[in-house]
Amino acid sequence: MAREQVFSGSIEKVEVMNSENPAEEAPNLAEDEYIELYKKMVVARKFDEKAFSLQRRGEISTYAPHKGQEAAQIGSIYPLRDEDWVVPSFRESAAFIMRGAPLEKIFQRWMGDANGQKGLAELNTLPVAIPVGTQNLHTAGLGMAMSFKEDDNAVVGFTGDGSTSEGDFHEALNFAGVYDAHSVFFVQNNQYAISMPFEKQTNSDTVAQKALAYGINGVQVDGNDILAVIKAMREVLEKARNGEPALVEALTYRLEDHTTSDDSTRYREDDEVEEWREQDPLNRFRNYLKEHDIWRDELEGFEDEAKEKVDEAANKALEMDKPSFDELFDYVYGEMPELLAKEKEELRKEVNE
Ligand SMILES: Cc1ncc(C[n+]2csc(CCOP(=O)(O)OP(=O)(O)O)c2C)c(N)n1
Repeated sequence: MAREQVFSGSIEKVEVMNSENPAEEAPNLAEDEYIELYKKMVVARKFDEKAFSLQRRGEISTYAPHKGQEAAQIGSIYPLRDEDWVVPSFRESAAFIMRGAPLEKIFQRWMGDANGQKGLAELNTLPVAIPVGTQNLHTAGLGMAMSFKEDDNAVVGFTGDGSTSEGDFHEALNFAGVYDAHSVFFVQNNQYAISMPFEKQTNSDTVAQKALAYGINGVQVDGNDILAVIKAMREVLEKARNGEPALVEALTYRLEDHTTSDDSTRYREDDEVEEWREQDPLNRFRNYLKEHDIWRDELEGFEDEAKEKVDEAANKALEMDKPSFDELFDYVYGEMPELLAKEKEELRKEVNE
């Protein structure tokens, strides 16, 4: 007698700009929207290059590049409404740009000044959280609040493939499922957690399939295909607004080192990087626009325009007042614990403040 099958599930991959597979229909976008998206991607790319060079000049101590991940970040923020919430991880400069954070403020934060994050609350965006995996708990919590309040907002939280091995990730997905949270967990699977390749991170074939265990929606998307990301996000967001959370796995690649303190040639083959370089999301989108007659002559010079804009913002950030000594300590706790107060005074003496 055959045993009863008590569960079955499968995961779909969303692709639009795929030349090999017959592409699915592009999301419904006006021409101006295509142009706006392309411009945002170029600005994000220029930001990345500038931040890198500022780090080399000693103006930024460490920088986490997003080159190669622009489609994933910009495409996932684009379908959001102002009232929705965003939970960034530490590599999301392109997402901040799409969300409307001023470039000089993003630079300011990378220069080590937390004042660069002031104003994010007005954009319904949390500050950067560096501990790997914690973002998922914030994404679950915000989504649960939306569910309790019975509004139709949603929250998108960013996290990496490495984070999916943390307990936080699994607890967050479980809570989101149980409480009908309006949460979308957006995992940028950029194939590495520093030097740890995805094959060693998990025995699962995909990240997206982990959604099945928690009873939430799961989908994989070509994360270097901005149109696929927008399409997948629109679909999951509509459901998340009604209490159906989702896990989205965006397949992408970090084209640069993990951070400016890393040397990825020690653990990645040149051929592999080259293969992914051919999938550069910016080139793919540019080619798509040309093939579909959406490209406009004005875009030819846009790279220089974007570079100028980014350089200007970096200069503004460099000229900003540095935070005061007190500010280094003052905003961590509502009421400063004794130990921290003692450390503050010790440091004050040491640096003669
Ligand atoms: C809890 C915790 N453990 C370790 C680290 C050090 N660390 C910073 S980034 C990183 C890898 C993260 O990989 P992934 O989640 O794939 O994100 P990616 O860096 O690829 O964007 C690690 C281990 C940390 N920040 N937090």
